[in-house]
Amino acid sequence: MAGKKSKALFARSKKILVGGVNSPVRAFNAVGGDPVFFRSGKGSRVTDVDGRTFVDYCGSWGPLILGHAHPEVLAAAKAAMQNGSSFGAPTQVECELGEAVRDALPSMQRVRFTSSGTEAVMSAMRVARAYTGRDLVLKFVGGYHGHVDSLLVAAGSGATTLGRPDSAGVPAAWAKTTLLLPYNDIEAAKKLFKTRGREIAAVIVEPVAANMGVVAPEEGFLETLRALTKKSKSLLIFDEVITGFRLFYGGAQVAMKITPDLTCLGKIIGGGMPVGAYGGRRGIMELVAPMGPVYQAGTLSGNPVAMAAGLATLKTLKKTMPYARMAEETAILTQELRSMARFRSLPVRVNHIASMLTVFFTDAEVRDFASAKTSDTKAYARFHSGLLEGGVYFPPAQFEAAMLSAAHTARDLEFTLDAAAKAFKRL
Ligand code: HOZ
Repeated sequence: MAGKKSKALFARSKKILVGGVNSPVRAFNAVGGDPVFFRSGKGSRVTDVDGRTFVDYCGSWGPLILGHAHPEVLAAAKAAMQNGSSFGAPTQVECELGEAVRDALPSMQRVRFTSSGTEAVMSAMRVARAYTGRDLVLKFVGGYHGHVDSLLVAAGSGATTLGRPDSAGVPAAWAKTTLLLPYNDIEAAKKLFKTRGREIAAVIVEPVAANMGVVAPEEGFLETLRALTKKSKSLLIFDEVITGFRLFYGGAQVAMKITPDLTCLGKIIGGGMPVGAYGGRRGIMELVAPMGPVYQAGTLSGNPVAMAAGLATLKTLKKTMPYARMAEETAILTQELRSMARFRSLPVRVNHIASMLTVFFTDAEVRDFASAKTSDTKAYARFHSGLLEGGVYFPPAQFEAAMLSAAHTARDLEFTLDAAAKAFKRL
């Protein structure tokens, strides 16, 4: 439950900010009650305005892989800020972060930084359409690629949470440029490409779906998409806004050995500051202005403070390589949550990969959006409230990924499992 001060702030915010928030899922509509307003964060913990502390599994929805207020990220951002917060002119740090991204994701031969993942996706699709001279883009039901107009069709994450997978305000003509298939459905993809492959500009896919909850790609799914797009001369766009530098140092594409034509990044590469990026083969990316006819720009694109925070994050990740440990901790958490649910005879599935997990309240194996939707979202809401009461902050919506950070400790895990045991008991 939100404390007294959070409640008062929410009431006040609702009088000025739409719904009291600046991004819908934060309003807690999916889990009920008022949202918790945060005052500060340090490592794996966040403190709310009422002075309560929580172990945080939201991590600002992904960027904070090193935890809150990491000293090296702070120092880099502070130093950059002292030199001037924005120039609207090139700076060295943009080049350095670009090189770090390319070194880790070699398919991104040329990179353009933006201020959000949404912008990156929107721009990558524009490039794909210009490159192929085609209009149609295939996405997967329950996939979420930011709030790009034409992709707010059968969209997961907040859109689904609010019961609006198809947003109002998207012209029907734009929605028609989006083709839809179920995630992990290899046969459906083959069938579609057989008839319409030559009309498709691009396929956009999260290599690990994280916005219908965590759903891993089944064997052959991404490989098939790669083969089909290659054959029909469409582009394959990997939306690695969540998976980039989350699963491994680099992207899912590196570990899975699949080279997309274009990649979208965000979250971790900004170290908690607003950053997105898109990039790919030089011959494709050089269509972007000033080299080519695809226009895309941004006053704060490549902002030096954000670039410095992102670069410090990548450098720290590279130096400390916390991935194996985070994956191990996530696996332990997953196993324990599963056995607790079994002990109480609760129908629970926990999907996990690397440092991400989602607890689904269903008997069904969750492998696509249809099966994710069988989850009892009311049970998730009760579980979420139970965790909150026990001092654990999980994403306030079912169709999201809980994230561990490198700052999470064995003690945090124990504390979390204790809270989870009580939350399951109450169910
Ligand atoms: N739907 C976003 C996460 N997948 C929420 C972002 C936010 O509210 O900050």
